[in-house]
Amino acid sequence: MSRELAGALPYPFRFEPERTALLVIDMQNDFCAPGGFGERLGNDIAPARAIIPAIARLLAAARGTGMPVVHTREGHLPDLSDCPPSKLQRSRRQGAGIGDEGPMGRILIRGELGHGIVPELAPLPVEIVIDKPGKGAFYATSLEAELRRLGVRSLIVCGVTTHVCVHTTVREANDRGYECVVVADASAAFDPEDHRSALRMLVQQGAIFGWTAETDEVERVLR
Ligand code: TIU
Repeated sequence: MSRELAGALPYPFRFEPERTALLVIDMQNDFCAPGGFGERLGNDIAPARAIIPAIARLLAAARGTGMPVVHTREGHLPDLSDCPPSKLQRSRRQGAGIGDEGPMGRILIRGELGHGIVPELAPLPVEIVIDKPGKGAFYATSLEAELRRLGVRSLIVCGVTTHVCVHTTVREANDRGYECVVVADASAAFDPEDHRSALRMLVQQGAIFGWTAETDEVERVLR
């Protein structure tokens, strides 16, 4: 049965729960914990930490419906063979060299503590975890094949950061025909101004990339 997020912007978002997945983007220690990639890039990680309770509520709601849950993690192989030299050079220039040693192991490297999802939002064994080398969750991953296998057509998206990995992923999803609603208060950028601008860009021109909604309503509608 089709459901509606009546308060979504720019107009109500309709979706079929059985053809919808919750997509949690990059809620990793590297973006949410002190000494991680996000903080080393010069950012305030407080906004990324502040959305953890809202995402926990979305996870509980999605798990209650049996809806597929997909978590993503940005990171690279220990030998950096999947890290474009341009990305590596820019990270070093910014003082957050990918692969450098940090307080949570090597920065943005798969298998290190920093690469792990924050404990409050730990994936369940049945949930899908997509490891991605880029900002978008479709580039060089199995995400599209997984969503096709599950018959998913709509995505409820949250996580960090709104203007970078959330945005890139929603843009990629939109081009592939998925309808996306970004949960505004369960997504964050390090700079709140980037968050607001990114949300505005998503919904302008009649939902050019997708919709936005609030955690309260998503939780209520999934119940
Ligand atoms: N996950 C994600 O957004 N990766 C980033 O590098 N974001 C920044 O805002 N830097």
